Amino acid sequence: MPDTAEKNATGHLPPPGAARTAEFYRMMLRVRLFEAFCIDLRKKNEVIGNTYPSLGQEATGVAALALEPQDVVFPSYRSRPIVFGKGITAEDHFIELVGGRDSLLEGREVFHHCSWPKKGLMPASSMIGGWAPMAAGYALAQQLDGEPGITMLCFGDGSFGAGDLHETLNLIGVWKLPVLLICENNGYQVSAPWNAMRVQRGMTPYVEPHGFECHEVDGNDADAVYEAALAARRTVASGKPVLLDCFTYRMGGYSSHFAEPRTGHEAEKAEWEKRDPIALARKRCLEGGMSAAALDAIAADEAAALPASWERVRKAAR
Ligand SMILES: Cc1ncc(C[n+]2csc(CCOP(=O)(O)OP(=O)(O)O)c2C)c(N)n1
Ligand SMILES: [Mg+2]
Repeated sequence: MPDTAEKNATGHLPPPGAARTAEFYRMMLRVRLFEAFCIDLRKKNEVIGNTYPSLGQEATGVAALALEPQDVVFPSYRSRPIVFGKGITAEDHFIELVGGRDSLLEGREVFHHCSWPKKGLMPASSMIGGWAPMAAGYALAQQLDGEPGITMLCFGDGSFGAGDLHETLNLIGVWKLPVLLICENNGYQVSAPWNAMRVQRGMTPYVEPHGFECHEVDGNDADAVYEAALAARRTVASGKPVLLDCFTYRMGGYSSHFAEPRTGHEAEKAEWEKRDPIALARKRCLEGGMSAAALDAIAADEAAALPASWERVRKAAR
């Protein structure tokens, strides 16, 4: 078993154990606090960009920590955790929100239209599944150029009705493109439950025949996601595309401007709240010997960093 401490994009993750889980805890908290902060900014009319919160799905983002710096990511519109995992910061996002220096979108837009290509983060699209062919094209270029990098392609399970996605999966399989497919499988397409959209909840029966190695992952368990992504990246780099089907649950609404009604959502949500990925990581850290005070300090650091960063960006943009 290779040492995971040597194999990650950020290059500074501790080996498996409480200290490493604490890094996942920090990253997940950062995403949750950031999205709540942005929703609040929108409510106060300080920005015009809406947020599509990933509340409850934060552990999926840990998959991006298993990438190498040369790898690229095509996120879904709800992949904020993956985006943070790839190293895009709250400050990078704030600059886009206010149209600050070097902003590509000049403050007019939603985050999933933003991209940070120099950091390997490509744009998603409002047309669900629309970013899949772009990702396959990028992976084809990596393959033709003999580059060592891979492409991570993320999609929500409700995007599975998009024809673009199916055509792309076929090509990835036939051409053995270096693609790591991440499904944010929260069982919903906006407000429609999975069984109104497809016959099987899991993606394996659909994706495996295209030539992918497929794994179901507990998408609320950051350690499980990380280990699966690390192994998956190696398989992709060796020439076989992989799907990680991350089972999770969106505990929040569709977006900062639209809270869709979901039948039976409250009872279901209460069940999933017991498996909140951030609470799970915290519990694991405590069991691993970390103190509650140390974990509270991480949370306090993250909470303090956001308003400070927002103020810096806002002042610079004036
Ligand atoms: C091509 C296209 N068809 C329909 C829509 C409308 N739409 C927006 S989000 C969405 C569902 C996406 O489901 P999923 O990716 O699972 O996201 P979740 O609701 O779980 O966050 C749909 C159908 C769209 N944006 N693009
Ligand atoms: Mg979904």
